[in-house]
Amino acid sequence: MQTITVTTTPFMDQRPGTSGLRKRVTQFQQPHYLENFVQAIFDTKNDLNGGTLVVGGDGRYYNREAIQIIIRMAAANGVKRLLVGKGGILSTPAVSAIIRKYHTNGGIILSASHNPGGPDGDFGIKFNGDNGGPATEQVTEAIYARSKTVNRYLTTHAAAINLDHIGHSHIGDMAIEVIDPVHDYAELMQTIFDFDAIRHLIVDNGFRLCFDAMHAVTGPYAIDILEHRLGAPAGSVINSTPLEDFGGGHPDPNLVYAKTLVEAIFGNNPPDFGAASDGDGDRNMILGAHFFVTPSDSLAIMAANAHLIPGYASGLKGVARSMPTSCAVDRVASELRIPWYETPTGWKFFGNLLDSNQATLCGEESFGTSSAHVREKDGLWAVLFWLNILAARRTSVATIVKEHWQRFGRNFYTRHDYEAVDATAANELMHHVEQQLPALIGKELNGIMVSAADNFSYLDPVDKSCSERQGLRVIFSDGSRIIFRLSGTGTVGATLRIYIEKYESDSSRHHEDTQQILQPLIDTALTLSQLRQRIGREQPDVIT
Ligand code: G16
Repeated sequence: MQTITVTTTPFMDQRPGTSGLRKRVTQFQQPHYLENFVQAIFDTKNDLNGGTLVVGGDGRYYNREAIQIIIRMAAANGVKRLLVGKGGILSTPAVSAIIRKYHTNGGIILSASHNPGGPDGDFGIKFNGDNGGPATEQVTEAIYARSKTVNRYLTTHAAAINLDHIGHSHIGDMAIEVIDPVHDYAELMQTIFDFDAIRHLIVDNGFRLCFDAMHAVTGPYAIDILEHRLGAPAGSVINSTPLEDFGGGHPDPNLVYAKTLVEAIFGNNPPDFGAASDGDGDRNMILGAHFFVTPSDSLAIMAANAHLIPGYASGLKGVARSMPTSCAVDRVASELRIPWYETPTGWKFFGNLLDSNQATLCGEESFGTSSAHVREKDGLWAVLFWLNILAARRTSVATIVKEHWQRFGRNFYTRHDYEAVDATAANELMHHVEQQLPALIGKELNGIMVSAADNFSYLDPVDKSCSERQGLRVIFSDGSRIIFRLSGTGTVGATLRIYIEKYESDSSRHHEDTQQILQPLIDTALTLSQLRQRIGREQPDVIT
């Protein structure tokens, strides 16, 4: 094999966001753009030279081309063994599981997650380390620093690898294995959950489920696990073929974008259980007949019911949630007498807590939940967790949630997203809010006292690293919160997220409408931020 050194000049915009580098496909298609970033990974992670690497993606447009480029560069950079999913497909949690099972040195995942795909859509690349989790802040910064100085990349001439057949091949000294993308992941799920009980619920009790794969990566995983292994009738998984443009849809499992599923769940004769996952299979949305479970409640309910799941029957070490996630799980942790942790947004912040066995379950308001079984959030795992709870408790999703509220109280919660906002205006809005914070403490807003107000910073209890400026918080004496954050995953302008939460212990109010209950706090947020004047928007684009 002849190594070719290609001269290049750095791109200065390759700083990864909340989860890897995400840009328009057209930006990635510029000569050398992908190659520069991949070389920055190889130059930073020296253990890949002589090591094993996993590569796969969510099947979106440009996935196959990018994989061939990475395979040639891996060979030229001294990788000894490369595992790639058949068809170039590997979900994010499956990559994490494979890294851990085969003790590889890391993995490259090609995905822009829930962002739309296709020639005019988004593409993305992220690196996961040998624990199976997203690169830490330090590694991410080192890759970014290298991307600003990289002046050559290494590749080789080699015929394209046939990704559509499971098997072995070589480029020079590098062994390439095209693997079944589903097998290892499905086996792992079987070690955690009671498949017999779930199968009994579905096959013998007429329990009906609908899983929307949104034409994204989870289709093959859901067909194998839900239909083949657990006996759900054919057709229980909808939109199951991964498509390069996700069928023109937006592979974001929320009430707006998972339209077909939501219509079925809120229509006549709904299935007992509904769920959806996103582009790369790490997010989940959980629904019951005529019922939506917020991700924050889902995390709390999982924690409260974990003893029913074989994989967690011996108890949880602790739970962790991102700062904007509702405080519902904290109440469960207090009752279970286990520690709970509050981290910045981004799955990478859970890694140290999981590695050091201080947390078992983690979750985020952004439809992500998972546990120590991998180091990523895991959409289908969350679905199986709920199915296992339902199989054990033999009651409806709605009853499980309502009984949970009765026991722990209800954290009313909403997130309002303003997408593709002018970036300068969004930054000025954040600045405007931030400078008011010190003076708010001790004041009453809408009759409730502000007990704390700050820009959230996190001291990692394991490596003692400090992550600052992670979101503006206004916390009230009754536990209510207003949080302002700019998203780190958008690719156009800025996305402003406002998170609103209010705790209610009175069960006679638990059935009330979330938006109405939270309206006074929403109004306060709009006034504090002068949102309408500053960004010229009357309504949020997405409310969850
Ligand atoms: C990513 C991260 C999550 C984060 C989410 C939203 O998810 O992995 O940890 O909560 O983005 O981040 P932001 O609010 O900055 O847009 P995914 O599913 O997009 O990889």
